[in-house]
Amino acid sequence: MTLDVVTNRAISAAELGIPEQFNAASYYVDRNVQEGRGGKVAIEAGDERITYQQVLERVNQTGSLLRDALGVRREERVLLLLLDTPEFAYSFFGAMKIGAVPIPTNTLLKPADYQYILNDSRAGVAIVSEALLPQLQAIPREQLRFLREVVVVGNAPAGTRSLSELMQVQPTTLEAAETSRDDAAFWLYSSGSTGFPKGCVHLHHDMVICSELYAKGILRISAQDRTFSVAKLFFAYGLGNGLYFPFAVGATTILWAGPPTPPNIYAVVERHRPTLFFSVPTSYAMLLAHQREGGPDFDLSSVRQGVSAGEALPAALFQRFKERFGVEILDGIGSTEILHIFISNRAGAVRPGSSGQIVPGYEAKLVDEENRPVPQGEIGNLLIKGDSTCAYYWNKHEKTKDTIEGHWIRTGDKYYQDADGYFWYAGRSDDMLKVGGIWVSPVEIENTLIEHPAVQEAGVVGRADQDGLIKPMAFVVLRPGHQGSPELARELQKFVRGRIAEYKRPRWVEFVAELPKTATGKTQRFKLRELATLETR
Ligand code: 3UK
Repeated sequence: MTLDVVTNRAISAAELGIPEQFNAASYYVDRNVQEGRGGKVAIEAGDERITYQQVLERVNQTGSLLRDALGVRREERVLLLLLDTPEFAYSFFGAMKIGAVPIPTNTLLKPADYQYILNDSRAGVAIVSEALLPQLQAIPREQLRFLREVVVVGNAPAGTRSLSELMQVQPTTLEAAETSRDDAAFWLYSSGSTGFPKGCVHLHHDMVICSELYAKGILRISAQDRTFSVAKLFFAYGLGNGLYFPFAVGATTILWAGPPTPPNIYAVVERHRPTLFFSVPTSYAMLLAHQREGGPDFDLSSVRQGVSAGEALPAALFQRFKERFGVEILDGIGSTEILHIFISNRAGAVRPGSSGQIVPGYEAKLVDEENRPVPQGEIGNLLIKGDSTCAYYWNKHEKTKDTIEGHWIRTGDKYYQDADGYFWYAGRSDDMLKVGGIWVSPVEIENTLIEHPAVQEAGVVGRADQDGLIKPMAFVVLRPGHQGSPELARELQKFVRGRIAEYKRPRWVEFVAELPKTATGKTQRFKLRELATLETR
């Protein structure tokens, strides 16, 4: 299964040679052992070194326990609420190997979010890191209509099961379920501007498309590589970077479960010496802002290539990172729906500030509101054709039809293309914000602010910080009898932090007498965006 023809059209799973009967877990795990890499280190996590043979055995044990001890059937969903530890790999591939459908889930959300995802997906089993268990336990048990078993990585309190104890008694061999390349393999939830997140149903062949076209085609990943992704495995971005890209070629992945602060990231890089380093613009900006106290600068000499995605990487950050560390960052755009990066810069041919060129094997088109192609140089809506796109949104038929049109998917992004085929990001066609590479809905922040007794109305937009990266800013109209003050602004920030995920908090709160409105009473966000730019605090 290799792509030896450079192609300027979209390539399908069948054309890539993925057989009809295909189980992605066997491909990513068993194949490494079959091809003689059983003794090679697959995962480094702290002091742990786990070989491909050991990964295979533990994947088999996890698959067996799900199927035989917990009664998970084919096609049943298994929620993963896991930090970046080796158990993520065992659970993800173990579930997939028995034909069940793992759902890696954002670990930064609140109990109400998990309640929605558990009920929407009807997952019967959740595998949860001990540290994240309180987020599930805060949900009233009677609200969870489908969840039968909670399996804990770490200490398992009463009413839950221990993953390691369940694993111990399971055989280390397991035959893969006879899945087809077009069976559902895993889901990833993606947030929208209104309403609840959408479950993107990904098929067994999807990861292979991304491994071949982007990881091998653009990054030239090989068994000698060592990957480290600052973006965690529960993101579509991190899942490729830190799990199925290295496993596609028998490389080594470096997993780090802690918070991605600059000192932590530098320590992991210096200790484990990755060759491929994946992060998001906000994190690159934080790394650049951090200096070592005394002594030489941090050592990133092991890194042959940096990668950035999630939001546009400002040219200044690219330049500063290259000057300071000698590392070239490849910016590329991907999405949860398309699974990984489909437009990317290439080593040695970077245009700083652009998203790069189409990844061979995908096709792109830019169209106007009437679906007509726009002339080169003009801004259009970006549509992508490629075979890693999810089959549909679970239980969201209308949203699926609004987004996926046959072979093509609407990304919701505006772009223009220069004469050499480089794509330049020109904003979203909806109001969604990317904050630190993660989706944030302004509507969700507004709805939360309005729950505060002093707030009458709120309008939230993105505002660029000193690095040119977008963060949420709230314009707030107070109820009669309330006065705007720095204390109230701080109180509102705290209020939002207590109710929705931390990263969604407004970084600035501005009190205004009224919000700009259309004749039909809709908040004019473009006017608020102008106001936000004018603000110089
Ligand atoms: C935006 C970018 C400009 C864009 C992702 C790499 O971010 C990922 O997936 P999400 O579903 O968001 C997708 C949306 O994010 N975006 C992502 N990368 C860039 N905008 N420049 C970029 N380089 O709006 C896109 O539609 O969270 C990234 C790999 C896999 C992914 N899922």
